Amino acid sequence: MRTPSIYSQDDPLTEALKPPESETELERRARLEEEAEAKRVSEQIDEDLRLERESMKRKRGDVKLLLLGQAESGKSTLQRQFQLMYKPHSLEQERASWRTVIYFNVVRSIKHILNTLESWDDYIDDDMALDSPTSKYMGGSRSGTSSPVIMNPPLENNNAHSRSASPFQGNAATSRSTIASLRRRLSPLVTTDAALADRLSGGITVSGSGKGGVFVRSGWQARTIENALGRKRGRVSDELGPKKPDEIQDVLVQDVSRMLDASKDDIRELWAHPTVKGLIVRRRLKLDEWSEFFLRHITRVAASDYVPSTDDILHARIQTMGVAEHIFDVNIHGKSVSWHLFDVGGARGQRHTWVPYFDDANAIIFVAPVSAFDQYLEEDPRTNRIDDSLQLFTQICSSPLLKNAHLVLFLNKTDLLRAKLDNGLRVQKYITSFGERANDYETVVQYFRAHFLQVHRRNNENRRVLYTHFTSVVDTKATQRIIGNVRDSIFRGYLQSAALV
Ligand SMILES: Nc1nc2c(ncn2[C@@H]2O[C@H](COP(=O)(O)OP(=O)(O)OP(=O)(O)O)[C@@H](O)[C@H]2O)c(=O)[nH]1
Ligand SMILES: [Mg+2]
Repeated sequence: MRTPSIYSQDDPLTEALKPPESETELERRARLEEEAEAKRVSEQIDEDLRLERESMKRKRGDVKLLLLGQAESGKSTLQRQFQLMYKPHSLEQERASWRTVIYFNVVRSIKHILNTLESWDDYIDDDMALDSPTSKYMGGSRSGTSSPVIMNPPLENNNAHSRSASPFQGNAATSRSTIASLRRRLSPLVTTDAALADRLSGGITVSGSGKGGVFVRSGWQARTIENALGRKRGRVSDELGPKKPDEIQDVLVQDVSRMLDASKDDIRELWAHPTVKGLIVRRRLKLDEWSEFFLRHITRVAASDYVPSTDDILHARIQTMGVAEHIFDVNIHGKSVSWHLFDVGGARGQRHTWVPYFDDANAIIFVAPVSAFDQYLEEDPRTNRIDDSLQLFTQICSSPLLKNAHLVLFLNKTDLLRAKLDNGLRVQKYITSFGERANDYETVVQYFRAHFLQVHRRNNENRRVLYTHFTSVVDTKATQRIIGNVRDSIFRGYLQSAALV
């Protein structure tokens, strides 16, 4: 019979965390020191969460604010902006956990690029057409392939190509051999993706995670540190001095960091490769905004002493599972009021968890990404994402449970919308009702805004006001100004309804 031990032989993660047999006394002390510090930080986050939970029973006079909207709309990013504004020290404590998320985002992006290249046999043909129109607006369906991101290559394109022509391709044989060696060299890094996902999710998988994203529940930051400690918790000595959270050593994250540092030239080469660029231009390889962001900053992110900047944290992507409550003390006119902010998971499979939180909500910020006009739901590749946002907004506007809530609409990701239009992407290709209108930023945002206003007008028995803002919630300065604005308008309504004025 096997003796149970701290380092179970059955658990590959535990095995990976096992100290080397040749560990010296000095190394052992250093390791115990790291573990003690990680434990202290994890317990501090636990304690903060416990205190939050204790104060969670809302007192009369507290404000309850819901962040609603489809997956990837920017709800959690907006929540981080609230956190930055009203509780910056808590974001500081979480910085180390964000490094794990960002490494995961980078590794997943590289894996996605390599898999896509493989499906195109590491080469693209000069004759390959650019993307064609694929969907209709408002109940329209997407024609052709069911994949929202990558279409399967036509068979003839899978064969070897003898011609070299466009600036994208170069020579087929050279392209293939370069990519093959990059794939070989990057393969150890790419295989860390499962362990990183496991570290973040604590082993919980959710069906419909689509692109292979990871869902996390409230309090994941502390659990990431706990998961790093594994069963070693309680074994470490507490006698050692304090250290900053971002100095905590997590063996897995340290390994990934070393691999990234050693691979940064390869990642840069892959990212700049003409075949990759060609697939992007032809929309055969679609990268998420966070993938592009971190690949553009790979030299900094892959550095061995990397600490995520606040901007990096705002760009990182991790999916919310269920509903996460955050509490902030908001000062207004010399009076401190507790705001309970509820950040929900926006994927279709998560939306059933919202309803219990609708009761007595004071305000809603509905986040709709207007850059998503050319995208389809991960959960349902036939549904255009703008269409889904409008349907969801209809349900929110017409919900009897929410009829007294102050309603704010964020038409978000305007920076990405602008970039898409500047790159020549035509709205009419994806949204037929857009017709022959000018394809410029002002016309497009006003067109989308008009549709949301129409939904609101048709579902507005209470004659409530809808406050709309054009936002890019990764832009801290602009977002904090808007948050101040929203805070004031919510507070005015709140004071009136609480009859405090
Ligand atoms: N460029 C840009 N990126 C944004 C903007 N808003 C959000 N993002 C990015 O979009 C990704 C998704 O944002 P999240 O805040 O995680 O989306 P969410 O609505 O919480 O998604 P779920 O938790 O799945 O419901 C993140 O990588 C963000 O950094 C924006 O206005 N501009
Ligand atoms: Mg979220």
